[in-house]
Amino acid sequence: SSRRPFIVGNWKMHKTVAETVGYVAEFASHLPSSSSGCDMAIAPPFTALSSAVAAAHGTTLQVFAQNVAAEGPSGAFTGEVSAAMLKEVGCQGVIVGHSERRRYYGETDAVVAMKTRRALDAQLLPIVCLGETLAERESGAALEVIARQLRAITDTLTDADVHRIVIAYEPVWAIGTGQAATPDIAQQMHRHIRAIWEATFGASADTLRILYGGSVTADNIAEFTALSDVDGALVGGASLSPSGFANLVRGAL
Ligand code: G2H
Repeated sequence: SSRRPFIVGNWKMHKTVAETVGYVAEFASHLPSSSSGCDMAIAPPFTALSSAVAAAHGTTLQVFAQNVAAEGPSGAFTGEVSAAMLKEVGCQGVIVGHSERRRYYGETDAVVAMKTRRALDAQLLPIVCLGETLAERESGAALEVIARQLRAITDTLTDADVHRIVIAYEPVWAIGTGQAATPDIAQQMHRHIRAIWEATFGASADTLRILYGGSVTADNIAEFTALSDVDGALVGGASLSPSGFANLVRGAL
């Protein structure tokens, strides 16, 4: 497709500032020169974002946050970090609605939609995560669950937003389990997402990037990026080693 591949490392609650700075230097040394054909980002914890931005300066590696406040631009929201604050430290975007946020921190579709809005208003690129649980898949509800999660987002978008957003499909049963979705399941769901986007926004569905997430590794990345509706990956565990992540990027090219 004409869509540029996008590989994003979601570090979750891993790495200190010192580890982050070391990682970025080592990752750059392992990158193939052909990596200019691919967009790449890491998403460190909040505390390491500014150091990551400084360390990545002059490279093509982008820095994303893993979460953002639903409220803004400032106010009495103890423990929260606003979209404008992330923009100020040099983040290009933010992961929104990861299943761990939905499960452990009670983020509803409505909260995820508010966070997406905050990111867009601050000129950050949101990567909005969707995914069904194992029980939902086994009961035959997977397509409907993804449609519901996606509609909560599309309902809030204006025409100006539709080119400034990335979707990630991360089936909950595939996250951190070593059991990635099969290529058939990924392609079917990515097609489903693109079809909903097309019904809502027309031709812009051709430019929408949809990433797959859930136990992606350097060994299986090519099976996913070969699929016509998969435009890259959101990678957890396999993004934590700089040489391993560089290898994974190579597999996506
Ligand atoms: C899914 C993914 C990263 P992992 O959470 O977002 O993690 O690749 O470890 O399954």
